[in-house]
Amino acid sequence: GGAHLASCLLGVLCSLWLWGTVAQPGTPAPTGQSPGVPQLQFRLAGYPRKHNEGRIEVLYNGEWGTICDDDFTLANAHVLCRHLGFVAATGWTHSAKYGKGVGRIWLDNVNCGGSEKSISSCQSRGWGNSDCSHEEDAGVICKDERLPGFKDSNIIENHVEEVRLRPAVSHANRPLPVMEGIVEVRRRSGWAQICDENWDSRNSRVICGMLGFPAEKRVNRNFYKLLTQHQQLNYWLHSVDCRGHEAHLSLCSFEFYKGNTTGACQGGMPAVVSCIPGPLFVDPGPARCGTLAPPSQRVRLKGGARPSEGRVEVLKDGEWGTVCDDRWNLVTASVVCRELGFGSAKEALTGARMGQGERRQRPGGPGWPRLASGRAQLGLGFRAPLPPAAIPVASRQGGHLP
Ligand SMILES: [Ca+2]
Ligand SMILES: [Ca+2]
Repeated sequence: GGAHLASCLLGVLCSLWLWGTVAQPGTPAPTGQSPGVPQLQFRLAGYPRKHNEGRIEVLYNGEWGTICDDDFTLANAHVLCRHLGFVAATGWTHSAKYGKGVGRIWLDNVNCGGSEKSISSCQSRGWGNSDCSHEEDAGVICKDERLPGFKDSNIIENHVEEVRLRPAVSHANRPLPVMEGIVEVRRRSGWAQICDENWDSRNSRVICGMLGFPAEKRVNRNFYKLLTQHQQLNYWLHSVDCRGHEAHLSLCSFEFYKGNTTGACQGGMPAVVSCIPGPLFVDPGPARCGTLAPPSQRVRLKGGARPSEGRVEVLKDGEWGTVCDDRWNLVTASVVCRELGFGSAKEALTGARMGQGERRQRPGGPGWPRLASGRAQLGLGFRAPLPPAAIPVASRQGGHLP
């Protein structure tokens, strides 16, 4: 009863704009590479890192995802480093040392012997079954020695993480977030632009969501065309095709430019996006054009450390209640975040996180999974205490609740 209720509670952590510094122009960047398309594929990601280390990401079922650090071992890292074409691992990292990934957490509690040919032969909770957040993304450090015959040299940089808007006019120490500008994507060597051929408002919506804004608006493309005509540009992406509900640009489809990018994007210009801030962040003065309706009165976040995170509650027949859904994910969580005036969801949190919080009180108890090292840094994102009624009975009897 109680334990089941706890496992059903879900939460959300929304993108919220930061009082940002004004972006600097990008620096020249090397050329990008397209990822291949085999069934199971691996890559190293994150910043900062060397070519033989990083957050481990795996492509499964056509979706890139991460691996949780719970119970992680050097034997796991050996298997993963061989997937990446290295002879062995020299170490592994926990708690998103190379930054948090996005999208799926594909594997959790992985337990390899070390000699497996594939990570899918190792024990785990199964593909897509995890009680982790991206704060627990595992990384590997591989021995810088290639397996004989291994040719792939594209592992270093083949996907998108950080995105920013570079405003037309720079104002140092501007006390407002940048809401409009040229979309730039971070590369290892600097920032690069996106060719806006076939760009549409659904792409803009995803960019705004990532930056903590609930919606997008039209932009004066001609103004930016003139502005950027004589700027040195470093195009990296083109043919971006988001459906609009993605929580991160990396979850959209797009292409990387290959080889020499001089003359890239002849039929277009750098993608420019303009975002609308949520009602919570607009001066409550006279009504302004291009702002949104007040946030929903039927959904709220409770128990989070910040306004942008918490347990999702909905109002029905004058009563607030929680939501239970096994398939709670970034897409659905983003709907709630945007409805509340935030951007897309940074994490869709399930009740297991709270359940694990309870489990920490009872290490070794029957039926309670062992907690791996690295758990200590958990809680940076989501700290929703359970309401008394939802606390599992077993834990309540233990008398160790925070
Ligand atoms: Ca962990
Ligand atoms: Ca786990």
